[in-house]
Amino acid sequence: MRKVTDRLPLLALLTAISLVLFSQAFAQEATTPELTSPEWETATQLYFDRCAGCHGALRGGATGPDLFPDRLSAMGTSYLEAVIHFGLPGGMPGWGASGTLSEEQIELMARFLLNEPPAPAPISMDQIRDSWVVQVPVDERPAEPEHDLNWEDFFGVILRDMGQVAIVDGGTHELVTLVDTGHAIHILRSSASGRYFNAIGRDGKASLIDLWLDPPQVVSEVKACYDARSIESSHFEGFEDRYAIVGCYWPALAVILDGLTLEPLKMIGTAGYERGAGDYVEEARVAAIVASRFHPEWIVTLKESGQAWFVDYSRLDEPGQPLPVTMLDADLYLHDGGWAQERYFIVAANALDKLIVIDAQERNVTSEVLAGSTPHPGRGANWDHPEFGPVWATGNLGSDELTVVAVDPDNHPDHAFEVVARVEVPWTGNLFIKTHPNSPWLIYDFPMSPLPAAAASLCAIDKVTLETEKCWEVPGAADLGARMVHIEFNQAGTEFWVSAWGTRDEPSFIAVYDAVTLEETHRIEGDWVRTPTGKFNSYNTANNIY
Ligand code: DHE
Repeated sequence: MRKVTDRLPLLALLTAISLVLFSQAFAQEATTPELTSPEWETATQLYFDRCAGCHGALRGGATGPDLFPDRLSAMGTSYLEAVIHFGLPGGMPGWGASGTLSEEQIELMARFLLNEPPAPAPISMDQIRDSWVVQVPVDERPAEPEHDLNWEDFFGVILRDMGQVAIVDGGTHELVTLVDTGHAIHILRSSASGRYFNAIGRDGKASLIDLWLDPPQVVSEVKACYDARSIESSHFEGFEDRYAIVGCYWPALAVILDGLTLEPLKMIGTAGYERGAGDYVEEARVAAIVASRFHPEWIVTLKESGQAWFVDYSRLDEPGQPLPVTMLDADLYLHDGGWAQERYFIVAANALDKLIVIDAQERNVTSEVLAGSTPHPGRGANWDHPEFGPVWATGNLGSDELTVVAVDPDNHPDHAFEVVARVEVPWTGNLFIKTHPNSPWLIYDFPMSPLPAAAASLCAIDKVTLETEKCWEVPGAADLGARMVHIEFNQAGTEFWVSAWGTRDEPSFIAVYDAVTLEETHRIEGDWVRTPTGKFNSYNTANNIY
């Protein structure tokens, strides 16, 4: 047996290393790392592009923790670099491991985070108005489609890092055209008629795409703010296509636009008090927005203040008349959500693992449901179950589960707004699910899994047995470093499309599957297929089929 004294050199060495590390850490705490002015500019932009979405422009945290220097300084730059490089379980991406950020950029970001955050700029109506362009005035747009293609079966495919949307024919899988849009385009929403796609870029630029033109093109655009995630148009009877609204992350506001020209009409600041009675929240960011069919209004969710605002657009055209905004307390960290039975808007309070059920007819919170870890519904998925009646489901980012909720209090009151099934899937890292009335399957993705093979895989869940029937890795996706993301069905519900989300340096593909047999039937490829993410079928999006 070795004596304690034999180990002394080793103990001394360990002590010395600890002292060096401790003194380094202390030194890091004591001095704030400096950045040159170009470094500061680069880091501010990188933070906006990669970090602000989860951690907030003011770094107050929401989906991710706060990134204030007083908390981070105890960790030191080496630890921060490791976290930025490798990510953390529960959703923090490995920006270095995925090749998105270089080692130099990671080192810069670690130093940047130990400095006080720069104050982001406000925006004025004049600035928004100056950015407004109408490329094709309304009276020069055709009264009927200029082409013979089935525009209701067009898919708008986001090419995220190309700042473009591809319009692809759902019948032939052919590219119809590419249109230039905002930076890091995030979502598309169809106008009520389906004729227009409203696109929103992360840079706050909204673009209106007219599908009746030959070829479809952007007919107007406006930069509503600096950082945005949501857009919606007016769907209430009598107001179809008339207005649109952009939901901004920074500054915290929503901007109402004319639906046919995108002329900016009103700004609604969302900074306020947490659930109307708590702390003042300057950065109350707009998360999901949906258009009600019960009232002429949008339901606008606010992430950090935990409220849903009903914004009534019915008298916008009448000068001197009110613009009613009704505030409803929901819960914190509202993120994404969709309709159940087109009446209940179910939105994830993601960091609380909860789903908040808002009754659009009664304008109240009717229920709360405990989901899995970090529910991420996208818009969720609806179908009729033989035992539970109408159900709605969400995937979960942090747990290996599909959460199925019964949503018919009128005819199936026994289970209303209860979880009726937690279907096990093999991995965590889900972002989106989707189904269609004509498919027996619900399709589930895993793009945020740290395992490349899982991120390249999909699962099909049986809508009757509520069991995972089949999971498969999409051939060729992992070789491209691509993650399979976001599912969308065609108008007839006979096939579904999934994007292989790779890097902008290399073309990837969109895989097309038979909606019944689950066989891959086609691959949409071409030099233009770079960083495809969300894709939206015109008919399904206009009619809330998901
Ligand atoms: Fe999204 C929906 C916010 C990252 C693709 N995403 C949403 C919605 C919000 C949101 C608030 C709901 C909008 C609505 O319905 O009105 N997304 C955020 C973020 O804050 C986050 C986490 C980080 C960020 O910096 O943006 C983020 N989102 C992503 C991505 O990385 C994705 C996968 C690709 C991309 O755009 O970079 C992505 N988000 C999407 C898509 C939807 C979405 C495709 C709409 C899904 C649908 O079917 O409706």
